[in-house]
Amino acid sequence: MTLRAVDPDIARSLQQELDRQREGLEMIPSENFVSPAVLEALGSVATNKYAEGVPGKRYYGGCRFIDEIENLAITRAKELFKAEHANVQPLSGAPANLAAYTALLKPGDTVLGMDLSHGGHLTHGHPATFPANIFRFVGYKTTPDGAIDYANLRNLALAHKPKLILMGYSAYTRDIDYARVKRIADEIGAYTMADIAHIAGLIAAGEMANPVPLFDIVTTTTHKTLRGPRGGMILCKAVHAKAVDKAVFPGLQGGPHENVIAAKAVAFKEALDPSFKEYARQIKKNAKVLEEELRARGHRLVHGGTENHLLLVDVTAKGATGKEAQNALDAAGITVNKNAIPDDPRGPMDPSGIRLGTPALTTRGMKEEEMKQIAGWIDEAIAAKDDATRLAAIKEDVKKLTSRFPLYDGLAY
Ligand code: DSN
Repeated sequence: MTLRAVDPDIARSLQQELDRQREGLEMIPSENFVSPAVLEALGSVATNKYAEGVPGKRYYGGCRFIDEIENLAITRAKELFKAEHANVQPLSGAPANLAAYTALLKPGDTVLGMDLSHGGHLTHGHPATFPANIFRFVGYKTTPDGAIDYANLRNLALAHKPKLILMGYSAYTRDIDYARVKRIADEIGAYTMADIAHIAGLIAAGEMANPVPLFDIVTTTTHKTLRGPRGGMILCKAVHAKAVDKAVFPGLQGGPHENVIAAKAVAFKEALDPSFKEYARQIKKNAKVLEEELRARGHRLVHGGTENHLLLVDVTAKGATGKEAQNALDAAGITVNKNAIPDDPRGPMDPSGIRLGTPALTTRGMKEEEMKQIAGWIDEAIAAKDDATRLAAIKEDVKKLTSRFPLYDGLAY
């Protein structure tokens, strides 16, 4: 029986979500559209199988084909990122980070990571998270011109002697000097970790610096610029392989989601294809055009612009709050998320900024010309945040544009 016959309520919501994805402009920088092949692997029979353990050393029978799948995912991940070891089982980014911490640290150890409001991530030590109860997090910041403050990072490292220095961000727009950070870590005998969740696809394509050959441990999600299924992964030096595998299972997780691992393997194969390099280049080109077009319209770009797939815009400079801008853009068919800016004087539910990204639009085939058009709509929608008629008119224009870039042709629920 089809999904529609078994559960028309879920089928209807899925169809509406598909229509929303088709008709709107998806500009949340951490979102993307997986290929039909990834979607097929995700919805496959591999979801039925328990396979606790690692390939070749499982606690369940019947794992022969699952081992083949997971081994392919591991081999491809190692090739993509030049890694000595890969664990593809983490369910997502937060569990991957927790597993990385527990593999390298003891309770009470200090971690030096980026302050959340300067572009860090909740799992890098926000007091509301579980790791913050176990480890002591110290936050470095960005300079007023928006780059990582490496001098501040070094001073904090010398003062606090962290066991781990953590790079990697969810709202930072520049590339990272991993070699410089490694030198600082070596001065104090600290481990190095990078959370490359946002930029993994750009790194795999050679479009951003790769920390994997240099750092002890690198975590990522697989669903952002890497364009795989929702999931996580840990890459590390061979010397940490055992500790990482044990931290994931049995340390933190039970049976791995092998359907997701199959989908990861497919996405990694796609990312190894030369066409993925072109995709990653276009993501960056598109972000650059958006930057130029928004700046030309008087928008304030945090971190001084972009070197990757995302932009952070301080919308208070245009008389809006982050929440107002997000809502106005939503009404105009453009999906973004409100986001804090460095040392944001406003609260997290209605901060000063919005985050914009180009990975999903680039997957749809949009290029520089479309970015120019979209920058104009973003500017207009923020200015017309209280004008429902104008926002609805932009939404119609957005619909016309997106209809020229088909998404999941033929799919229906
Ligand atoms: N939630 C992700 C993001 O949007 O950046 C990070 O975990």
